[in-house]
Amino acid sequence: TPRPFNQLPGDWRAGWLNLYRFWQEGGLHNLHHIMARKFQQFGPIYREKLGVYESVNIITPRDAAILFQAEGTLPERFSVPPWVAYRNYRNKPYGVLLKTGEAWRSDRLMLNKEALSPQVVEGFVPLLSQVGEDFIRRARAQAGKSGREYWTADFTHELFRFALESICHVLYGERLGLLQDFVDPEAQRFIDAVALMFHTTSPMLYLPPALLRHLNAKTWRDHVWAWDAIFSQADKCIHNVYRDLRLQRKSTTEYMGILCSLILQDKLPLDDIKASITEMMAGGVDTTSMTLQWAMFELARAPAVQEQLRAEVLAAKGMAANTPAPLHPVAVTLQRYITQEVILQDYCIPPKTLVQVGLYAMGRDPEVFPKPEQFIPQRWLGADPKHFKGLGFGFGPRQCLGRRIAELEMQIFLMQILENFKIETMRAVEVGTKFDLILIPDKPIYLTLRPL
Ligand code: HEM
Ligand code: 2DC
Repeated sequence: TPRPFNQLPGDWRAGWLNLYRFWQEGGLHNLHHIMARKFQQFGPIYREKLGVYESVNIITPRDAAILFQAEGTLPERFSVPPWVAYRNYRNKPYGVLLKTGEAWRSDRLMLNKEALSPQVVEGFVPLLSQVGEDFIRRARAQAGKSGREYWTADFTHELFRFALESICHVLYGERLGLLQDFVDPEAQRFIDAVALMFHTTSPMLYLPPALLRHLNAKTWRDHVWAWDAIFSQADKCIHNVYRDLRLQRKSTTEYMGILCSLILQDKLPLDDIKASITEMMAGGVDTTSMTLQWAMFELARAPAVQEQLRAEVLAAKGMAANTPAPLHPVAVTLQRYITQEVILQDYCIPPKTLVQVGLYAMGRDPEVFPKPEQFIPQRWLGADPKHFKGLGFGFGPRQCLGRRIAELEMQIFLMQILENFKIETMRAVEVGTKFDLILIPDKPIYLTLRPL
């Protein structure tokens, strides 16, 4: 018979003490390292309590498969408390990110049709290619300008702009012009606000929303400022599209973007459309740009892999970037509240427990990925190598809504870069990972783009 829940290894008795210790040992930026260490200490399953939040943590693909079988038809993940607190404080509607139950499902089904379905996704290719071409043009100009015929920089901000330009082209069917020399200060403010929103989330991650609102701490005020800026900028973009549509200023011959399709279908209330479009606009900046930065860094450090991929791209096989990276997931964990009892590692886990898949820890576990620290995209080729391993975008009906947009955006970008430039870096520099709600590089990455 399976072992009882309260025999699970781990520190789950003193939640507030644990939170204090976590904070003291720099856990704010090291959640991923602490988790990896706990799996080493306790084995493939442990129970934990931080503040008022309890969870069971797992690391093996097999256990992940069991978890996702028990997620039910209306899956729920850990809802980030400061995000909930902000919306309640400002009386803003929830989008799919934070909705639950049937309300989540009906919105999500409508949005899936516009953002994930194969028919629609095909239409994103020209939009995303255009943005990628502008990036290439800009990179060539920058290389020319330097007088050295190459472009060396920390590409963080360039990629933020590329990512916002991309997601807005898909959402609104319009270009913002962020890959020109002059950047609209309002768009730049949006980018800065999303980064600040993520950055101020992690210190408040394990405090209950009710407490957060009564806190007048700087972190909370900055967080409110950031979301205010995100919502007001998204509101402007949405309003512009709405107005152009009413005045019939939108060309109906080409694809008009996700927002227009949703408005024209008239199946979702405008407030719900707005809430989810705002989430997609904010969710489309740091995620793809950071992943691309890591991908370029790994390609720069593995010239042989880079050459092989370039050859494939030039041979128009076009599968260059289709390599879910275990090394650099954006999300440190996936989480679900299970709806039925499950057995994990021979322990009984009761319904309603929050179970987390340690995605970062799994990606660096040699049992799951031999030589995990090495960049070997070929590891994804072959017979069913992805079974509950390629989980970077989550799983099931609650998986990432932006998945197809993100995948296409990144694949197209990497193919265009490989066709046009050699990516180089100074080998000596080791770059680690920092938890800033999403996982990002812990120091600036300097890359060189050298025209081929
Ligand atoms: C949810 C990863 C890009 C919008 C998620 C989740 C993950 C994730 C792991 C949770 C899924 C789950 O619980 O199973 C990523 C990665 C990205 C990326 C790795 C890029 C490399 C984007 C983009 C958008 C976006 C471009 C904008 C459209 C969302 C939304 C949700 C979500 C709205 C919540 C969906 C729901 O709760 O129904 N993402 N994401 N993401 N993502 Fe992404
Ligand atoms: C953060 O312990 C660590 O894709 C927590 O595009 C558990 C947790 C819950 C939800 C995760 C979050 C972590 C990381 C960031 C994620 C989020 C769900 C969606 C979000 C993974 C792992 C993200 C970045 C979305 C953000 C959209 C938002 C800006 C509107």
